[in-house]
Amino acid sequence: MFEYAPAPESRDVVDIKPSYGLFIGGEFTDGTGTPFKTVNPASEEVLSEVASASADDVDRAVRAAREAFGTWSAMPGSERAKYLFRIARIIQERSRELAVLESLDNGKPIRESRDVDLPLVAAHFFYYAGWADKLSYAGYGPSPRPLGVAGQVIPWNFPLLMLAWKIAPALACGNTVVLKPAETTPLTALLFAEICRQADLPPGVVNIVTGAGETGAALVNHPDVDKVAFTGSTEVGRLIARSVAGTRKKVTLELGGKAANIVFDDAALDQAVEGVVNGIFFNQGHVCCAGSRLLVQESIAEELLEALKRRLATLRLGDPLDKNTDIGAINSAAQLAKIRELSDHGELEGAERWSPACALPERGFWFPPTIFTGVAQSHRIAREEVFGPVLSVLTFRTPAEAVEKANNTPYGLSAGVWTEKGSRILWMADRLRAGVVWANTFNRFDPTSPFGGYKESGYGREGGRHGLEAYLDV
Ligand code: TXE
Repeated sequence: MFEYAPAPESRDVVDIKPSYGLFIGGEFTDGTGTPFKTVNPASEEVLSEVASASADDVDRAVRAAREAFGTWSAMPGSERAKYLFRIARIIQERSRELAVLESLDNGKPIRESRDVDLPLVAAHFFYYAGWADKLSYAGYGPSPRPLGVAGQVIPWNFPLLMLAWKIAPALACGNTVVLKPAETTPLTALLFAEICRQADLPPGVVNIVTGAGETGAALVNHPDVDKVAFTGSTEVGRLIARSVAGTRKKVTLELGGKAANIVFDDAALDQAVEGVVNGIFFNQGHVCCAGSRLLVQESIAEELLEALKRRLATLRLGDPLDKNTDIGAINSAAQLAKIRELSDHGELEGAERWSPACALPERGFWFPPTIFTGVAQSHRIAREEVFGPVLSVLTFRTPAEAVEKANNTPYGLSAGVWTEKGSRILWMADRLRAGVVWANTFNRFDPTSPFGGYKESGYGREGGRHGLEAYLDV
């Protein structure tokens, strides 16, 4: 690893309160569940104590959202747009504060929260603000209707960005929202609640209920919720699908992935190396669409691996608030245990493990960037979502074999293709069973593009015009 001069972002830009309540009907209020602590995963320091919403609290939040629905949905789209534009602008103004808080609570490098997450969060609010007054011209008929109260449950890997993906389209269409952030990363959602107040958003349009899985279950199962939107594990996604079956609720699920990043022998190698690194080590690999399986054409496998290892040796792991950091902390002890278990199992199954020389900080949750070679398709590290900085390398000879291996997974969220041949990109994209196929890039997001999975990666699309359809009756 490199020697370098630390360049820490100041944590003083954010004022973390010792405790936080729930945000219901435009007010911060106590929860009746047992409060929980949220920690900085890079130091294990307690950041704050956060209220936990019981089923009664969730009921209060849903009632507040229902009460606000009448006025909010009847408001002209151009008026709703003004609120969304205002929120987007405040997010931009307060983006340094939001980025620092996101890195503290989540463990992700400040460079990513500052340069990727926050700009995308603002972009989603701007984009859907632009739709709010154009819904009647979007081909949905003269008066597309909002669904009502949306119950939204989000994960910890992109706390604010997942909030934006969920809240911006819901509000643009005239729905009101009760959102539950993940229990390890509640803080930026609560700062967002403050932003809603700053934007004078009418009380009850956005409600934030913090808590663990039980709070999420109470929200999803609440009889007065019209629409459920979930991003998280396939396991919980299944539970949710089961629990809403037979109700009037509409549901979208964005679940796990095991994406193939496919490199052909004619690819621009330096670019492909960067793409593979970004594909799996961005956000510590806590990415549902992470390129966790590298499929490399046999003739260039050795060369690519050497280049990849050289590049990994230059990555800097450490303090998420240091602007030089490439790899931050693993979000939680539980996630670290899962990554360790799957990696150890990879060795047991006979794959070969490699990491660059890399000193891990003593406190906090850390895992070095790791590559497995000699991986068979049957190995668990080739089949299960690790959700960490762990890359499994497999090889192929022909495009047909690449397609077959890429599709040999229960998931279908994303894939990447690296080749200089345009016709091959199209040929591959037609055959890959994945909601997103990137060509000569990876992990590129844009609010104008729909995102979502095939197979066990879930159903429904978020983003773009398609993202509106999840929140409208047309
Ligand atoms: O997910 P959970 P976890 C995958 C990834 C990771 C694994 C476990 O492989 O290692 O899931 O992560 C709420 N009803 N992904 O345990 O439990 C929970 O409180 C309603 C991929 O953190 O699914 C949190 O807010 N809600 C993924 C949210 O669901 C419930 C992102 C996600 O937590 C609930 C995260 C219930 N019964 C993990 N139980 C992706 N697709 O990006 C829990 N929750």
